[in-house]
Amino acid sequence: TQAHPVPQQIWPDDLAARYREKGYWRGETFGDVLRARVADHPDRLAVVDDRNRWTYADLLARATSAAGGYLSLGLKPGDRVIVQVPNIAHFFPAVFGLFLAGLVPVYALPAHRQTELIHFAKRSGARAMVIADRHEGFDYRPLARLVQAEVPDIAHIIVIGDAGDHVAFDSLRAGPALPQVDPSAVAFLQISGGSTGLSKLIPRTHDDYIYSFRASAEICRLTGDSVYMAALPVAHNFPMSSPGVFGALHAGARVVMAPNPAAETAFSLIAREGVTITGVVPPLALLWMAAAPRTPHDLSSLQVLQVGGAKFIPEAAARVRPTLGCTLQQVFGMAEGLVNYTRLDDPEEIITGTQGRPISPDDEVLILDDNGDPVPEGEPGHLLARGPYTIRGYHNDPAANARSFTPDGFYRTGDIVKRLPGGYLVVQGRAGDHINRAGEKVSAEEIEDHLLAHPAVFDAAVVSIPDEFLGERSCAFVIPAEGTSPRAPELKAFMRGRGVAEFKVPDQVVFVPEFRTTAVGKVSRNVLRAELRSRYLNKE
Ligand code: J2J
Repeated sequence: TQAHPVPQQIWPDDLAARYREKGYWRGETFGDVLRARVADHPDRLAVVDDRNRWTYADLLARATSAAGGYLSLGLKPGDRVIVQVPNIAHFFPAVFGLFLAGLVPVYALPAHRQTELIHFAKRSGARAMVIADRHEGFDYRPLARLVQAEVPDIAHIIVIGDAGDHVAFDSLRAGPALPQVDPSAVAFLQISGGSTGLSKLIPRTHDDYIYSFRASAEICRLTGDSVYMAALPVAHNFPMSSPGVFGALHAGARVVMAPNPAAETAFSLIAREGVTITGVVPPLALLWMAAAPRTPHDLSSLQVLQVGGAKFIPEAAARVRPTLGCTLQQVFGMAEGLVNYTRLDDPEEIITGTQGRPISPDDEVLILDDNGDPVPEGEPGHLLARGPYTIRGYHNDPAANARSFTPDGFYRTGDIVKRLPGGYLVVQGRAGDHINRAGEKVSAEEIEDHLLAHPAVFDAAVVSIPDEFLGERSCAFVIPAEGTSPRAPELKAFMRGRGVAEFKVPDQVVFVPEFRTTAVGKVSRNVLRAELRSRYLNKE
């Protein structure tokens, strides 16, 4: 129907033909990948968490039961299913079950709350949710219930663990025959970092995504002996696919699910499971480096620490090998596609001083000035990308597509980068107005809209402020409504009450009587934010 279009992702015929010809797109589905690994080595361990140790064969058996169970509930191939599952082994049978049934996961983060989930559900036309009962002290069942009350199209809530009166994941049993799944179809919807307003939905096909993690696994030299630990929430594109858990499974490696990324948790798992590679955001890398000298755990199995999601400064990058005894790999990627890696054998100055180069020889990268003309080599400019695993458009969002894609299909990343010889990129900053808070992208506009809903807020502008630990933190400049004198804790509590992810609550609130601005006429919010930001930084 018009309201709920089936997600699609369409490349022009000539490019699609080239990507197939070059062997990037191999006509494989997620289900094919899992079945192939099971055929190769059914008894090898695939996934480990605190409670479960499953072989590849176990994983396929569980996924097959789940797939049949989903379809027996009445879900139809092509239906969207919100998946809000933390880092537990069950993530895999849950999502491989969806893939085998031709259902389309919509990945939510464990941090998302009803406001975000309702948006994802409505925008995707979701018909079910898969959740865990509780994780790290939070009960996801009442949250799912709230979402369902708002979006009645959600016919089923499927719960891993104690299901109460919902459907128990473990009760799903093989039923109807599984459908033929088209490898060029959209396999899932990923959530965008949200540069303007609400998060957009990113349609990724089997063909394109499998290429991205297969090639990533090669770049990271994963083999059947590798052990990949998911430290960041697995719904993030980075731990999911760069090479992430899927790249690890593609390589026949073992995946270890860390329930949280704290140094103690991560280090004990590295020692216990012999983890060889994992990925973190810069603030976590700093915490791990600080904790490493005093840890009782043996970290010697760790060969590669990937750092990405936000800029890792060269001084910190240079300390990775001395403190953790492993190779650093910088990763500059985006859920929309393009991913860059420093290569494991790159010279030290490339590894510490750049954010890597693209995965594919067919990644097309443009670096343009404000007029859309290419900048001279080595000069900073706007990064645009097109290629065999970069999307051509968001799901069900013509306005965002008009803004974010050029007529010839390049994605405007919003990042300002410069290119060094060899194609290595150095991230210089960003054109858009989001806050990259420890790798979580938060849209300024989205926070402003929440604040404006408070009766004591006349106007609000949210900006990013450099933060020694987080990289950036959010600062809300607020003009109180006449006759009111709101306080910061009240506004923060108000935002929490609106049911948003905690990382969106402003770190800091500054009350100002007015927005003095030199911008005239229809005041551009971007100009306003830039002025407030520099005023704050200059402590005027
Ligand atoms: C500076 N900025 C970076 C880096 C991402 C791998 C790794 C990360 C992501 C990710 C991902 C950066 N230095 N090393 O999806 O597969 C900022 C840029 C980029 C935005 C994308 C992956 N690595 N960034 O972070 O979709 O601004 O993906 O455009 O969450 O993060 O955010 P996201």
